[in-house]
Amino acid sequence: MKTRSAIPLVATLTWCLSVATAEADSSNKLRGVAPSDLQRYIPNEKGHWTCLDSSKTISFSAVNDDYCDCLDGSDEPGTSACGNGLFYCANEGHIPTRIKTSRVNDGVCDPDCCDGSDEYSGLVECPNVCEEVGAVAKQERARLQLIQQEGSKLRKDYIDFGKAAKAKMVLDLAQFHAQTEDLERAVEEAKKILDAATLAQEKYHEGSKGDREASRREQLAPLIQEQASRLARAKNVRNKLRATLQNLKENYNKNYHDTAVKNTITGFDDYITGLGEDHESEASTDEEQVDPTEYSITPDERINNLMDQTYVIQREIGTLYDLLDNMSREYNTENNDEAVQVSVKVVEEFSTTWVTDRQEFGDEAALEVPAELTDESPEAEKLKDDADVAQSAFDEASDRRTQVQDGIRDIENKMKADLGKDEAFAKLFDECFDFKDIEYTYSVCLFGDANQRSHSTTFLGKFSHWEGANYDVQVYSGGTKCWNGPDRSVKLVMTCGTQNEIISVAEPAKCEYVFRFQTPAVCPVLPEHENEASTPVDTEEEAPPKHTRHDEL
Ligand code: MAN
Repeated sequence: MKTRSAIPLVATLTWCLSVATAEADSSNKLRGVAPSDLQRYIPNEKGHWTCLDSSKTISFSAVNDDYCDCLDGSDEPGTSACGNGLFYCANEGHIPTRIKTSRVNDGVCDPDCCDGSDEYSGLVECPNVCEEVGAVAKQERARLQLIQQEGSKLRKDYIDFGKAAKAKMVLDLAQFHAQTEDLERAVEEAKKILDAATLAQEKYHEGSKGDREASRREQLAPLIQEQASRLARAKNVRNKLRATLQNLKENYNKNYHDTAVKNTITGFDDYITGLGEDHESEASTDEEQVDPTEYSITPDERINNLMDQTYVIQREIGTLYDLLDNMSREYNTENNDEAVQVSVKVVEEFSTTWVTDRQEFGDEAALEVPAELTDESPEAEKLKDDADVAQSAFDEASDRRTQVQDGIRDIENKMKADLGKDEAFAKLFDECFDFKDIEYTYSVCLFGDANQRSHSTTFLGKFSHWEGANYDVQVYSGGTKCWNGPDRSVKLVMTCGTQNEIISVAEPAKCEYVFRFQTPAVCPVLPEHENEASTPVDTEEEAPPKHTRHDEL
């Protein structure tokens, strides 16, 4: 900053001369002064001039003399001597502006001074580009104006939609409530009919139980017979193995101390202990006879019992055989222990038949039990038809009641939501929008949830409240907790636009996201659209492109 300490005496020369000079030399003396400020740059009769902040009175000739006199820099509006003053650029053809005087003659063509008047020292040549800049600005203004116009109309539609939707919701809700009682009654009636039909069917079945059991018994008799013989065969095999081991245990030669033999006997003892006290005697190998007059258990219980028993015995055979087989592989052949040799022979005999036996007791054991034959008598058929019809009527009545209950809940939810001034956001309720950036796809369902997706989805928050009183910033909070940071949250900042879309997403602080969203819902309604009849409102269907309703997701 260039300053002087005293007002030179020359400045006291006649003020008339100063005025004349000021006029003639206005391009220099009054350079940087806005036309509206010109009357503040007139010297007094003594040729003196007072700084605009009244801090000092100086000779008028010291104005714009490239020395800073005034604290506010008002004596140097056209030079950079003070730096803190303001330089006026006329910018003809565009919008006049003021820039800091520190930017005057700094060798940089200031974009705000499109006429280049800030650079007059010759240090740099700044062409006057105001016409071009003005034209672009004009275009931009026209574009914005168009958006405002179009947005205003759309907002008006949104408001009308909101009002109509609200009126419809009130109506629907009343209708739903009116239907509730009838529907409850219909469900009750249908339930009574269904219960009666079910009971009649049950009674009939109870009555025909004897017949059905008899035919079932007849149906299962050959299977029971087959399973009984399998069981008997299995018992035979099991008993033979058991007897072999019992004989080994009683007669083996203890003097040989053969570990393989001892292990097998210990295994057999464990097996016997595992059976418990009242295990079947070896004698009970008779094939089970099917007694057609046996009514104590049902034929299904009978065959299931036989199958279960066969299964248990199969496992016993497995255990016993393995004990003998292990011994026959590892016993000391030099001992010539007769009891051991007898056992080994049994194993060898078994080995030749084992595969077939195993097949028989294993894979084939699972006989297929056919489903019970259905009663196809005309009476049974009719009762079944009646029950089916009653069931469908009951399901239908219940579904209708559920639909109405859901409808009531839905409307009550929507009615609870703060849809902004004039219900302008009714149209956007639960509408979803996506925005893809390099790493993630962000999404928000208005008044619902916000998410961040890549290979997985991160919950960014649920609609919580409007911020401020303008209904143009929504807050979504309570998202997934950030590692070493807060719970994730989103601010949805809205500006006027003719389409609904997220135009940018930023994360200015860790896990705190800002979605910029354009929507007609925040465009001001221009007076000319205020009372205009809007385009017909369809409160049902609304699906502009680029977004989805939440329930479509
Ligand atoms: C994820 C994303 C990011 C977030 C980090 C924080 O990578 O949700 O947006 O900044 O977690 O750890």
